Amino acid sequence: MMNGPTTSVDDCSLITFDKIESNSGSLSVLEPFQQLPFDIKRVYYIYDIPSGSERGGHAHKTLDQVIIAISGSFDLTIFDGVRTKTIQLNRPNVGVHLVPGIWRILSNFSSSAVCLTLASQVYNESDYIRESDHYRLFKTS
Ligand code: T46
Repeated sequence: MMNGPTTSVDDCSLITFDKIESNSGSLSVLEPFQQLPFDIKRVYYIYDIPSGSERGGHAHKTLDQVIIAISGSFDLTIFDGVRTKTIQLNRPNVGVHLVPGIWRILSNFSSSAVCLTLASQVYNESDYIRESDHYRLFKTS
C-alpha cells in the first residue's frame, strides 16, 4: 500500500481488463492480485445519476480503489495537492486505480451511467478527508 501523504496523480494508473468476446457478447473478469492490484473488501456502484451531478469531492487516507464506467461515461478528475488530471472513462473493460491520498471529483455523467468501484477496505467514514483544508494539511504532513 502507498503512503497517502506522498502519493501523486502519476501513481494512479489506467488498467485495461481482458475481454472474452463471443457472438453473444463480451465478458471481463476482475480477480484480486490478478487484474486488480489489491484484495477486494467492498464493491459499490453509483447509478440513477441526475444530469449535471458531481460525486466525490474528497480523498481517502488509506483506501485503494479501482473505478470503472461499467455503463455510459463520466469524467474522473484527480488532484494530489499540486497537480490535476482528468480522465474520461467510457469503456466497461477499463478502470482507474486510485491510490490513497488522491482527491477526486466525478462529473459529466452520461445518461444511464453506472460507476462501479472495487475497494480495498470496508466502509469507514474516518478514512475520508472531506475538507480541502484538511487535505492540504494531510499532504504536507
Ligand atoms: C469515490 C466515488 C466513486 C456507505 O454507507 N457505504 C459505502 O461504502 C459508501 C461508498 C458510501 N456510503 C454512504 C456514505 C454517505 O452517506 O453513502 C453516502 C455517499 O457516500 P460518498 O460520499 O462516499 O459518495 P460519493 O459517490 O461521493 O463517493 C464514493 C466514494 O466514497 C469515493 O471514494 O471515489 O464514490
